Amino acid sequence: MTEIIDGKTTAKTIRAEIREEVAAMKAAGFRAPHLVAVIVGHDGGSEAYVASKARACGECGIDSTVIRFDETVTKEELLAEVARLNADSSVDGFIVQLPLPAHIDADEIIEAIDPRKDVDGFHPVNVGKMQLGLPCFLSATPAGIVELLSRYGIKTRGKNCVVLGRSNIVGRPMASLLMRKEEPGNATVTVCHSATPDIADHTRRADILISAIGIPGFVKADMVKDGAVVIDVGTTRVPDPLAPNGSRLRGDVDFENVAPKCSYITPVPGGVGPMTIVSLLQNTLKAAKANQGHRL
Ligand code: L34
Repeated sequence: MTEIIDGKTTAKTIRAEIREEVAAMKAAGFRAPHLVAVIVGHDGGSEAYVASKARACGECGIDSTVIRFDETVTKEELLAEVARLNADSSVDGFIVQLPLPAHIDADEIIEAIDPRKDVDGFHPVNVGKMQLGLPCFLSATPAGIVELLSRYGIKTRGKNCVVLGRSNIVGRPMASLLMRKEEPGNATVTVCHSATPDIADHTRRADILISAIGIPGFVKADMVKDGAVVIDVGTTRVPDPLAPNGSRLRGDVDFENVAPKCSYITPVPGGVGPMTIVSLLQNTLKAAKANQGHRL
C-alpha cells in the first residue's frame, strides 16, 4: 500500500506548534519574531510563495514585512537594503526571494546578509556550518524534507538515498543532511545531475529518491524500485486549459504511474512546498530567540 505524505497537514500541525512557542515567548515579555521578505520584480512564483510566507507568519503570530523592488533595481540599491536590514534590531531574520533578475548576482547579495539573520540558510557561513554539523540555520526545503521523513517515521540510517539535482538551495544541502552523523541522516547518498550518464541506473537502487531538478514528469515508474520512498521537490508551472487560471503545478515525478510502486510518496502540490514555508518560520523563531537573548 502506498502512503501519500501529506505535507499540507503536517505543515499545519507544525504551524500550531510554532504558534504556541511564539505565544509563550510573548507571554514571557519578548516581542513577536519579525521576518522580512525582499522581493524583486514580478515573478509569479515568487509573488505566490512570499504571499504564503506572510500568511503563515500571521497564523503563527510572527510579524512579517514584505519589501518590494522593481526589476530595474540596481545591485547597489539592493545591497543598501540588505545593510539596512542587517542593522535593524527590530528585524530578527530576512530573506531575499530568488530568482533575482539576471543583472544581479544572487551570490553577492546573499553574502552581504548577516549570517545571524540568514533564515534561508543560504549564506556561506551557514552552508559551511551545516556541512560541519554545527548549529546553524538549515536551508528551508531540505530541512522540511527531513522533518517530513522523521514525522512519518521513515528511517534513513543505512539507506541508499539518491538525490536528483545539485542546486545550492536543495540538492547539495539535501545530500549533506542525509549523510550527517545523526538521525535523520546516516544514509549512503548518491547525487545525480545533468552530467550523470545513466540516471535510471542510480534511481533504481534508491530506497529513498529525492528529485529536485524542475523537469515535470522526469521520474518514470521504471526508474523507481518497488517499495521506495519518493520525495518530489519539483514545482514547475505548466499550461493547463482545464485549470481555472490556465496553469497548474507539476512535480518532477510522473505521480500517477510512480505512486503505486512506492511505500511513501509526496504529492505536488501539498507535499514539500508547505514544509519549506514552515522551516522558514522555525528558523525565524530561532533567530528571534537568539536576537532577543531569549532562553526558553
Ligand atoms: N530566498 N528563494 C528564497 N528562499 C526560498 O525558500 C525560496 N523558495 C524556492 C524559490 N525561491 C526561494 C521557496 O520559497 C521555492 N520555494 C517555494 C515555497 C513554497 C512553495 C513552493 C516553493 C509552496 O508553498 N508550494 C505549494 C503550492 C503553491 C502554489 O500552488 O503555487 C505546494 O503545495 O507545493
